Amino acid sequence: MAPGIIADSFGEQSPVLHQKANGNGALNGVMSPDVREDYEGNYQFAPIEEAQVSRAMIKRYFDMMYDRAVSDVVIIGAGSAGLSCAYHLGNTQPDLKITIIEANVAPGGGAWLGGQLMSPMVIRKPADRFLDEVGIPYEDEGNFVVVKHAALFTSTLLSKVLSMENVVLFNATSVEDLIILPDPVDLTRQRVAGVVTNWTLVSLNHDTQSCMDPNVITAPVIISSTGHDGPMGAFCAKRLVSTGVVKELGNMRCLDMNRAEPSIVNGTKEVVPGLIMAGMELSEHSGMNRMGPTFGAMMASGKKAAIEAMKILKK
Ligand code: 48N
Repeated sequence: MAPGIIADSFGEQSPVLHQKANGNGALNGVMSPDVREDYEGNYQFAPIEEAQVSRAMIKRYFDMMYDRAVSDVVIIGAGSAGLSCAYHLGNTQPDLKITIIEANVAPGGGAWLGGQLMSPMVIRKPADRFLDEVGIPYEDEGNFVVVKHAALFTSTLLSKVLSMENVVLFNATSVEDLIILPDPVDLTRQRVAGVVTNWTLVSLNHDTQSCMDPNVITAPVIISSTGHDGPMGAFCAKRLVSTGVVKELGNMRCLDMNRAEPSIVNGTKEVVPGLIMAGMELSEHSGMNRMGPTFGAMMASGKKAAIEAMKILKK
């Protein structure tokens, strides 16, 4: 076998790695000259060592985890309210360390579809202005607009949020408790000061395997937008009740679009010191009506949560 050629597992010959890997498997970031984008049967990828792939992920992910152990704002739930909030905060406050925690592998919450698994998404005016700001096309129906597929809204918003330098998303990660400490300003009060996290698959299996302890992320402001349904819906609203910080749940009321949407937007606020609640989680916390398959209030509630967060941080 010619020197410098490594027989790979199929016995075929593959180009040798052009630079010997240094200690940590890096090839000095220099691309091999063998790369060829040839669709006539001779497509050549740059060579790689398998450990390089692991190290490329591990280093970045755990550097991110280390850095965001202390964040400025934590947003729980990457649904339409949480993502809209992250967009406004990330856009207007580029120096803020914004960390989103999303239990699902796929962020987006209920905003991948409209209603009853149908794909078009209805947004009542004036929330269409957010679509203009993000650059999402829609059909104008007068008092409301229709995005042809909810996934167009969510994927566009997600791409904008994730491209912001100061926004980090930990998906497949759950908030499974809150950090509640004496308020440093008024020791007679308690203040939410962070979140307790675990991989979602672990959080969902605490009943099958004990002693899988969590991790923590601290922040002066927590924004909870965990929705009203799903395996962890209204998580913080329920946790605040079970820890006695809030007396009882308001419980979501029946559907009334004209009452529900303004009440969710206008009711978006700091529900306990350090924790702002947004989106449909508020309907469970404060007993607001549901609006069903119209999403304008989620976008506006997310923006209001961002405004409320800045009021707290500027104090
Ligand atoms: O989309 P959701 O569920 O929540 P919102 O408030 O962003 O949007 C609600 C909206 O989709 C509706 O429900 C519409 C308007 N319908 C109303 C109606 O009347 O039926 O997103 C919440 C996200 C989800 O992605 C969850 O996976 C996530 O929050 N989540 C969590 N992430 C981390 N830790 C948790 N404990 C947790 N709980 C939920």
